Amino acid sequence: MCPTTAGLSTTRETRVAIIGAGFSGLGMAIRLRQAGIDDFLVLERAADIGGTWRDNSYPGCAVDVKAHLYSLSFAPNADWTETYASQREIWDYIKRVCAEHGVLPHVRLGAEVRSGLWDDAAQRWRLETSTGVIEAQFLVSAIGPLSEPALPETPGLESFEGRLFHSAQWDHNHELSGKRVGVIGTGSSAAQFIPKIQPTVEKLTVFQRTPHWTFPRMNRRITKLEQMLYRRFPALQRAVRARQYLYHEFLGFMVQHSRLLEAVAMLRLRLHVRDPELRTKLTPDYRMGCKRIVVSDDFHPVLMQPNVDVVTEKIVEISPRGVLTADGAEHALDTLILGTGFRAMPVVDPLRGRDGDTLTERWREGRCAYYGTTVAGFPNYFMLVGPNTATGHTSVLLYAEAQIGYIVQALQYLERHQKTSLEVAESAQRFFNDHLRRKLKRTVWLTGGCNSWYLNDPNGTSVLWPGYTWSFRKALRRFDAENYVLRDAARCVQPGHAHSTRRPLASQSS
Ligand code: N01
Repeated sequence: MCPTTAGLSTTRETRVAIIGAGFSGLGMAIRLRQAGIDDFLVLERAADIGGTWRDNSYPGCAVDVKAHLYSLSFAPNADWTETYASQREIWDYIKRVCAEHGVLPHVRLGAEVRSGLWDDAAQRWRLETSTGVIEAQFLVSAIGPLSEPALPETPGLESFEGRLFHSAQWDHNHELSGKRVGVIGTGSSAAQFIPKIQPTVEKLTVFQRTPHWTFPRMNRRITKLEQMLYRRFPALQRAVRARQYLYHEFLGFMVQHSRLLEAVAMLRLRLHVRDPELRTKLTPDYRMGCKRIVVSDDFHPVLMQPNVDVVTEKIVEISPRGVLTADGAEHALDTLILGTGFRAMPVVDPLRGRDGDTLTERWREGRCAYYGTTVAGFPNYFMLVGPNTATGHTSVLLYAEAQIGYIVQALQYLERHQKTSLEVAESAQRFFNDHLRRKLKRTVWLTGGCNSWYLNDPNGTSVLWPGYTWSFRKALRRFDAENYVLRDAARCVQPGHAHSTRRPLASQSS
């Protein structure tokens, strides 16, 4: 059965409303079904499911985490065809898994959540959506940490008379062959599409503000024999996944505690880029891992091609004909592609909690949540990949799945204890965040001397989890009701004792 696009013109009641039909929102939906909870809706503003893997369709788009790890743990895919799966393959995987687990009939496409309000008397969320009002006991925000394209605030952007688009909104109808194409940005997205478009364009001008560290990709095809073995011996595939898990954790350790990978990257740069002037332009002056590492074998070699120019002069203006840089040069272009990344960690706004505050108002001094999952003042509200749960070294699904398991347990706990709402205690949230901030201060993201979307937090800390995945997963393995205020429609039930300090971050490895 397919997701539907209509039928929400009047108030609709549901037990759980999930905002976003990307990887994590759909993973939440599947887990709810598996737990026997069928009364839920997945609200998706777009016309299809898939989140980032629907939107990012630029040439060469692929995951930069090994595919067996970048899968839902309960839905292994023996059919991955490459070590690093392509966007198309991941999108197909998401659709197939959702169909197999029967969540598509719960998905409402074209349903954008415009605002939400917690009604404390009714103990429910009331959501205004583009297709009507929805009342839900629980609200799960799964809107994705990188779902809002960031456009540069460069003067004159709108005046450009050629074709202009963001990498996440690729114009597949626009022919690039024979064109003078400019690309702003050299992050993970640009590093993937630049090698794909370079052979067809007449001239490629790459505007680089900061050079990125790169790491070998060594992608290869997965053979039919391997796929067959994975199908026949699922334990083998689990072993491969475990190896990939350890590999990525090892990378996480290395970037925080060693400079060995920097030496490897410099050696590769020397081998790939023979031109010393270009090599100087491409040499980072900050610690590796401070920004997201570009996992690529072809990005630097392509920049050596005769039709490519790497411009490091500051962009001062976009003119109708091209890009003006600080040295006074005008770079004439037919097409300008923005590989300028995303506004990290957007929030559903306005979403008003128990006291009528929005999250933006609450977080003016910085985002503050409990394990990136719950927020004081926002009863029965959960986030997937919320503040401080992004990752720079491994699969974000590991974090999302830990949160999903925790949320399912929370719902089951409330039902068992006949309560209607839960809200993390302010003191527990404060305690958690104090430790978190102390740990973050020591990470390469804050000490490494760079700026990136990792730091997109008003209080100057990072949006990433400052530790290994296992410390996060261990912390969320059990729903800790003692750190929550539980209520029923009639009265508030304080936790039996003061909030627990059973998970001091200081004791977790980082
Ligand atoms: O974005 P980015 P992305 N003028 O923010 C530059 C994930 N991802 O779309 O470094 C000039 O990394 C900016 O310069 P600087 C992955 O997590 C995953 O490439 O800020 N330049 C930078 O070079 C990744 O981290 C996969 O100085 C401007 C670039 O634009 C995240 O998505 C694949 C500018 C932005 O780089 C985002 O990657 C691809 C300006 N005004 C991406 N504004 C997977 O495989 C920005 N820049 C899962």
